[in-house]
Amino acid sequence: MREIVIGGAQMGAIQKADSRADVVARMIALLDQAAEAGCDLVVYPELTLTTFFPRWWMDDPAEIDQWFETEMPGPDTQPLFDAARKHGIAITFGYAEKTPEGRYFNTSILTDKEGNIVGKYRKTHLPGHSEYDEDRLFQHLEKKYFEPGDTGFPVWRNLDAWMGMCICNDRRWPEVYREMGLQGVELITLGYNTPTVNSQHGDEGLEKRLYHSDLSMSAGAYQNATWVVGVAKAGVEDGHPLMGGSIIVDPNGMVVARAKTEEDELIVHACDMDMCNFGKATIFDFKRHRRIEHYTRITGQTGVITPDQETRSAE
Ligand code: ING
Repeated sequence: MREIVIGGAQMGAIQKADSRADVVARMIALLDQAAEAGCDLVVYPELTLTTFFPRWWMDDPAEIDQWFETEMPGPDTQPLFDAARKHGIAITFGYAEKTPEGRYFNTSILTDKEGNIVGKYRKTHLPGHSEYDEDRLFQHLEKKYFEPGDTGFPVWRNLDAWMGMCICNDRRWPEVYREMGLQGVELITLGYNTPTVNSQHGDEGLEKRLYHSDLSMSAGAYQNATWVVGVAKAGVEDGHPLMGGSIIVDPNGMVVARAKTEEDELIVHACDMDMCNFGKATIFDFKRHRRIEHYTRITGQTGVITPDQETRSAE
């Protein structure tokens, strides 16, 4: 049995006015709780260090840059790494990354138990839009502030298991899980900031949004025989509600732990990585069952091409 006790450290709202020091103190409080609970790994949300700033229109570079980290760990986050090392707990969390070359990514890192960064992932699927959209109830400007990630979906050996990461909207795309599934992934961690309401007036309410979040992560876990841990930044940020719903999903797609609040809340589960073995050796033994000669559209085309369009273009 390869057991990893995993803590999902859901964060409540972070207001525009909150400092990184305020936020890191809250993260360390959750880490202390996780140490009490015997956690080996703690998963924090997407863009954990700040409010979900892509909801705001900004065009002053200095105003935009205030939300980004230029070093990791940096002065504000070093106390978190120190606390994790003190507890001997590996951590993963998301933040806005500005590279030395001046590139901007929605990023997540993973550490070992000594606080060394062993993996970095940059968000691939950026939802929303890049120009101000006055038809929306609120903006969702990830396509303005971030570049699509350039890492692909790597998998690393950490805590005697194969681990990968994705971020928020990535969890809605099956290709994401399969890319890591084909590397033998046993644990996928992800953070999310999901607005409770649809900015485009869709009829999706909170219940349906929570269902879609569960559905996406449970399907990804089951269809790739992997653990999935999805952790929210939740609560009302400067009047804008984000949903909770942080969960830990086992390799059979069963939700084994779920947050109850939209506040700072730790969920914990002892996850046996060997639970992945049966699915990977039977129903999802990819080598035995997949027929890649029939999957060409999945990487061969981006959008929909209906059979009649296909016929016309062939003429
Ligand atoms: N947020 C949302 C997410 O994918 C979204 C955006 C919500 C897209 C609901 C589609 C439906 O959870 C981020 N930050 O990606």
